[in-house]
Amino acid sequence: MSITLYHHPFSRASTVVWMLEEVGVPYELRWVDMMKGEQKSPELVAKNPMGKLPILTDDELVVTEVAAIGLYLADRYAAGRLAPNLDDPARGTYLRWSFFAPSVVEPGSMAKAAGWDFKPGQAGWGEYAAMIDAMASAVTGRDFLLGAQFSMADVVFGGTLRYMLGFGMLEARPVFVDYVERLNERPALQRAEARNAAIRKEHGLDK
Ligand SMILES: N[C@@H](CCC(=O)N[C@@H](CS)C(=O)NCC(=O)O)C(=O)O
Repeated sequence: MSITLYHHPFSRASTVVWMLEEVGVPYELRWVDMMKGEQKSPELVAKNPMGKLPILTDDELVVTEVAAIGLYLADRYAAGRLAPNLDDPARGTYLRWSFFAPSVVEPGSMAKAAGWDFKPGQAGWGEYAAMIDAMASAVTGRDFLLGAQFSMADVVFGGTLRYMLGFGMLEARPVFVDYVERLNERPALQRAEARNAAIRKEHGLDK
């Protein structure tokens, strides 16, 4: 196993550092100067035709899309710990919120922020208020999405929620604030934050 994450600290790759720290496998970070557009270089477009970060390689395998990277890493290297086993019904909840983040929360937030004109009944992300209520329902009355057990779904969904709360894109309901506080206590998140901060400093990005 040889895992490389093509990384820039201002990209979603910073969430993948958290994923890797949760999983606990060795990995290497490869600096990509996103501000200079290096993600559009022929070498990286050959790996991700979208010309975007993050890109994770595991030997010859290429995985893109933050949620897919998280689910891949959990299934392959932390099954039963960060991902419910295939025959565990908790997997339904795990997958539900893992997919909700990129397929509903991301476009729903963008639609709201950019003032898109769309028909909620036709758009997969629907009404913004319903989306927020659904997010709240996912974390009400439990510590993590699966209950007491933290999982990779909390990095995928919780990472998105935490980002939105941090940037004032989500109303600070107590249920969101409390959930993010629990996430912030994760030693793996703290290690990832430290690593991302060190890279920002190394590249003079903290101005
Ligand atoms: N759906 C993708 C989103 C990837 C994405 O938008 N990455 C941004 C950084 S967070 C990017 O590379 N932007 C630079 C560009 O598009 O040139 C995922 O979940 O990984």
